[in-house]
Amino acid sequence: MRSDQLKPTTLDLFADAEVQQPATSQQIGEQSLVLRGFALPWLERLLPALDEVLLAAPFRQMITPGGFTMSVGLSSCGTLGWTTDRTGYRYTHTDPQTAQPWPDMPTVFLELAQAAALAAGFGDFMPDSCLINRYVPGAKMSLHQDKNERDYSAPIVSVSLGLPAIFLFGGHARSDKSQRVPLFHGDIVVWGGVDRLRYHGILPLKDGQHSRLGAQRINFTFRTAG
Ligand code: MD6
Ligand code: FE
Repeated sequence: MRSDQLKPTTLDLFADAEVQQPATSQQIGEQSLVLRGFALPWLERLLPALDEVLLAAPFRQMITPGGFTMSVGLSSCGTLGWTTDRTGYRYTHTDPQTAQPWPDMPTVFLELAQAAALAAGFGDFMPDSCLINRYVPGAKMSLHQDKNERDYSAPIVSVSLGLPAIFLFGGHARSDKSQRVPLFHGDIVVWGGVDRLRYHGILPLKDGQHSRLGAQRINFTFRTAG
């Protein structure tokens, strides 16, 4: 028997999505972390699950309470989905476009979110909502706080796929200076605790072609909303 058949190689280990690779992490706040490449071993399970969610709840552009059309396309899965229209931001149990419940959160989504939260020091993360954002070149997310959730004790887990983007990470006031954090395919940002209500956003997406996802960036943000 060859020696490489006796012990698992590094590749064998990493091929199993249940065995998480040691991602390099970068602290961007007291309780905020970027886990570089953390989602990569999960990709082959994530993308088919994403396609299935999008069949039931396709991306759509929503209107802000101020009357602006968001440049980002939105969808959701899980018990609650984040929506906006002229009357405000909120979480709903049904997709306003179909009046059907939002698609179930795929098991692989939940497992990835929990593994990332744990790796960042947040055990027992139980997300009930996954907002799915699609950025095409030029699309952006203005500085905002995530504050439509009922309980801020849970962290947020944010997965980046496809084209890179610059994440703006500000402070507790809109006017606070922001750091610029580049986010790449497979990176996961986990933040919570004292950082949970910090302002953040995404600069206009640069043109490009991603080998797997084409000319777009997909972002999942997992939250405990209800
Ligand atoms: C995005 N993310 O990365 C937008 N919110 O496309 C967010 O708005 C966000 O990444 C809360 C926590 C992490 C995030
Ligand atoms: Fe946000």
